[in-house]
Amino acid sequence: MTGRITGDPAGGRAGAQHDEERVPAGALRRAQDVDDATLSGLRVGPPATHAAGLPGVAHALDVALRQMGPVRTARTLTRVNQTHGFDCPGCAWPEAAHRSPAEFCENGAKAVAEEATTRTVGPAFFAHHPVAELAGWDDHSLGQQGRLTHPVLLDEGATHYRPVTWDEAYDVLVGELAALASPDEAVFYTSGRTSNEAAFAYALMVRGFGTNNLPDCSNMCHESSGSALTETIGIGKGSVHLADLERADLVVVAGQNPGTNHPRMLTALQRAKAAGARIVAVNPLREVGLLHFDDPQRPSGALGRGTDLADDYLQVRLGGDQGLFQGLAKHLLELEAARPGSVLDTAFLAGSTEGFEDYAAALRALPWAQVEEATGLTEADVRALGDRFAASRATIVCWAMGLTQHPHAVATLKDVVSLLLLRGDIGRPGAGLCPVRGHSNVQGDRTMGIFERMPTAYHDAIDREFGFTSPRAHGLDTVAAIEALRDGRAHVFVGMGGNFARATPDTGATEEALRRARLTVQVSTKLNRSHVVTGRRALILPTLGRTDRDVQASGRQRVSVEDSMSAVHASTGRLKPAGPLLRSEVAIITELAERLLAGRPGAPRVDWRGWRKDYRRIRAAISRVVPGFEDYEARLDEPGGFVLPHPPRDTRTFATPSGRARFTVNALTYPRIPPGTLLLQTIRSHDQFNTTVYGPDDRYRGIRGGRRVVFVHPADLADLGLAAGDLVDLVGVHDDGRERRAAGFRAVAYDTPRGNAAAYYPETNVLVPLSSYAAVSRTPTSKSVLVRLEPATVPAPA
Ligand SMILES: Nc1nc2c(c(=O)[nH]1)N[C@H]1C(S)=C(S)[C@@H](COP(=O)(O)OP(=O)(O)OC[C@H]3O[C@@H](n4cnc5c(=O)[nH]c(N)nc54)[C@H](O)[C@@H]3O)O[C@H]1N2
Ligand SMILES: Nc1nc2c(c(=O)[nH]1)N[C@H]1C(S)=C(S)[C@@H](COP(=O)(O)OP(=O)(O)OC[C@H]3O[C@@H](n4cnc5c(=O)[nH]c(N)nc54)[C@H](O)[C@@H]3O)O[C@H]1N2
Ligand SMILES: [Mo]
Repeated sequence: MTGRITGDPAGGRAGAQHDEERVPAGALRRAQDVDDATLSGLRVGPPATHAAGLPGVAHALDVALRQMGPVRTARTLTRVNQTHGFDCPGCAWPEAAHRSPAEFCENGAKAVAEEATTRTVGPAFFAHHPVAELAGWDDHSLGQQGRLTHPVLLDEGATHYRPVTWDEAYDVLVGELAALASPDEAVFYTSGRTSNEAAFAYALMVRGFGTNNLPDCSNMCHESSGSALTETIGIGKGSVHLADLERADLVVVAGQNPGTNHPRMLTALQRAKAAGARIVAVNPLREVGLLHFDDPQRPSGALGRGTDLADDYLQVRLGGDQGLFQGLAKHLLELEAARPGSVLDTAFLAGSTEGFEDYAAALRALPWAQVEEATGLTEADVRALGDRFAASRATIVCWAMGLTQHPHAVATLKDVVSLLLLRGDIGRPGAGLCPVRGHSNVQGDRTMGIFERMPTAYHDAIDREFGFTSPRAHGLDTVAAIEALRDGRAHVFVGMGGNFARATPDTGATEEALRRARLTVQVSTKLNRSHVVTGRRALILPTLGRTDRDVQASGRQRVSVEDSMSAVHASTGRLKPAGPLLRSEVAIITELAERLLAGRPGAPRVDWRGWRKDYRRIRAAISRVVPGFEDYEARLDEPGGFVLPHPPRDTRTFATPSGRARFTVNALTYPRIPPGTLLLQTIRSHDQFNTTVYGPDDRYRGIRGGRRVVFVHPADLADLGLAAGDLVDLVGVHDDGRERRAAGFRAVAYDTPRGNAAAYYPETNVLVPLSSYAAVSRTPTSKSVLVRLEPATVPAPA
C-alpha cells in the first residue's frame, strides 16, 4: 500500500470549507510533509527520557491548528471534558472532580482535531477515486481525507461509490435485512465511541429485529477483564474511584502505556506519588511515560522539571504476568506463615471470600523456578515487590492491553483478583482493581446492552419495558462474526463506528470474509479501510461525532457516556457539522428501527420517532431498564455527573453464586518461544488512535518518519544474523497451513526481554491468527504472536 494525500478535487480541500473558519494555507502542506516523511524514510534515535511537558503541548497545538485552524481550535480545546462541553473522544480515563481549564492531553487534542477537522470527503472524492484504488491506500492517507459528508452507496459490480439519499440508503439496508433467512445472518458491530443513548437504541433495535449478534471492540480489548472480574467478584468493572489513587500506598501499573494511551492518568499517578504512594511498573518495554513525567498543565512541568514516576520497573517477559502475580501471592503466604495474622486480612478472607484454601495450597506447591522462568525476573525481584505489597495499607492494580490480549489473559486477571483479595484490597479506600478502558464510552456501551450475551436480568427488563420477547440465544462475538461471514452463515454487516476490517485479527482472512457479505454498512465519521474492503454492495452513512452540534426537533441534544470508573456524565457538541446531510447516530438508528421493525410481529413497542426528537425520552427509558440510572436526566445536570453502583466497591458485596468473592486456582501458563522465533506484541505508537494513524512518529520510543519497524533485543538480532536497520519480513508461525506475512519492516535494536519483539498495530494484524484467542473471553491474542524474521521480500523504500 502506498501512502498519499489527496483532496476532494471538486472542492473538499479548496472550496467547500464547512465552518466559519478556513484551513490556513500552510496546513495542507504540513500534512503533506508528514506523509513525505513516511516515504523518505525512517529515523531511529534513542527513546525519549521524559513524557509530555512542553513538547507535548506544542505537538498537540500543531496538530490541532493543522486540522482545524485557529478559531475552531480555540473553541474546541477549551471545551474538552468541561462540565458543559463534550467528552474527549480520546480515552476512557475519568475527569477529576475539580477540573483545570485545560482538561485534555496531547493525544486527546489529537483525537479531537482528527474529528473536528475542516477537511471533507464528499461525492466528488468518490467519483474521482475507484474503490479498488482506495483499497491500495494506507490508513493514514484514508483518515486524512477528512469528514464524510454524504451517504454513499457502492452498487453491485460498481467501481465507485455514488451519492444516495438517506431514503435510498435505508431502503437498501432494510431490503437486505428483510431478505435474510434469519436475523442471525446479520452482524451489528459497535465501536466504543457510541453514546449511551445511541447504544441503547441500537441494541434494542437489533434485539427487536431478532438477534444478539452484537459484537463490539470490547471483544478485542477488555473482554478478558470483564470475564475475569464477573467470575470472581460478580461485576465486570473496575472497583476504584479516581480519588482512590491518591489514597493508595502502592499502585501497580501492569501491561499499560499510559504516557501514550491515557496521558491524563499520569497526572493522577503524579498526585498519588505526591501523596506518598509507591508506583511500580510491570512492562516488557521501558515506557517513558512510566519513567518520568512532566505535567504540561503545571508550570513546573512545562518548565521541564517533573516527577520520576515508577519506583520499581519490572521488565517482565511477554505473557509472564501470571507468574508474577502468583509469585507475589506465594511470597505473601510465606510471610503470613512466618508471622501468622500479620499479612493476610483473615477477617475478610473468612467473611467475604471462598476458595482460599485450594488457592493457597496450589501456590505453596508452585516452584519458584517456574515463576522465574515465566517472568524472566529473579525470585529476589518478585519477593522485593511482594514486600511492598505486604507493607502497603492499600494497593491498586491498574492494567490494560498488556494483560488482556494473551491466550491465558483471563486466568492472569483472576490471579490479580486473588492477589488483592489476600489483603482485603477490594472495597476500601485507596485499594482495588483498575482495568483502564480504551474507547471513551466502551464501558457505557456494555452497560447499555451492547454485548452478544447480556445477562438474563437485562433481557427481562427490556422485555417488560417494551412489551416483546427478546432473543435469548447468545450472539456472535467479533471472532465468531468473522467466521460466520467467512463461512457464509452471515450476509449483512453493519458497523456502528469503528474500523472492523482493520481492528480485527488475521487481516487476510477477515478481508476475505467481509468481501463475501451481501452488504456491508459503515456508520462513520471518517474514511477508513472498512469502507474500501466491502461486500457485494456497501453503504457509508456519515454521522456526527462528539464535538458536533446535534439539533433535533426538540432542540439541541446532549448525550452521555460512562468512563473507566463508572462515572456517567453528559457530553454536548458545539461545532457546526461537516455538512447538512450528516445525521446523529441516534437519528440514524431510530429511523432505521422505525423502517425495519414497522409491522414486524413481535417487535418492541417503542416510539422511535419520539426518541429521535428528544433524547431525554431515551434516557427516561434507560432509567427504567438499567439499574443505577434512576433519575438519569437530573443527575446528568450535576457537575461531573454521577457514579454507577458497584457492589464490591461500595459495600463489599459480591454477586457471585455464593455471594462471596472467589479465589480461583489457575495453572501457571506462559508462552514457550522456540529457537529461531520471536514472540511479537502489537502495540500503539504515540501518533495514532487505534486504526487512525495521525502520523509516522513514535516520539517516546525514538522513532520518526515510519511505522514499519520491529523492536528486537540486540542479542536476538545478533543470534538471528541480523543487524539493526536490516529490512525484514515478519512471518507468522502458526500450524494451520496459511502464510501470514507482514512485509518490509526495519529491525530496531530495543530494550525488551530476550525472545520478545514489538511492532505496531494495525500493520501487523495480518499476523494474528483468527483462531488464536484467549480462553473464555475469546479476545484475539494481539500481544502474543509467534513470528520468524525473514529477509525482506519487498525492495527497500527509497
Ligand atoms: N493516544 C491513544 N490513546 C488511546 C488509544 C490509542 O490508540 N491512542 N487506544 C485506546 C484503546 S481502545 C485502548 S484499549 C487503550 C490501550 O492502552 P494500552 O494497553 O496502553 O495500549 P498498547 O499500545 O496496546 O500497550 C500495551 C502496553 O502493555 C505492554 N505489554 C504488552 N504485553 C505485555 C505483557 O505480557 N505483560 C506486561 N506486563 N505488559 C505488556 C506493552 O509493552 C505496552 O506498554 O488506549 C486507549 N487510548
Ligand atoms: N493487533 C492488534 N489489534 C487490535 C488491538 C491491538 O492492541 N493489537 N487493539 C484492539 C482494541 S483494544 C480495540 S478497542 C480495537 C479498536 O477497534 P475499533 O473501535 O473498531 O477501531 P477504531 O480504530 O477505534 O475506529 C476508528 C473509526 O471509527 C469511526 N469513528 C470515530 N468516531 C466516531 C463516532 O463518534 N461515531 C461513529 N459512528 N464512528 C466514529 C471513524 O470512521 C474511524 O475511522 O482494535 C483492536 N485490535
Ligand atoms: Mo481498546
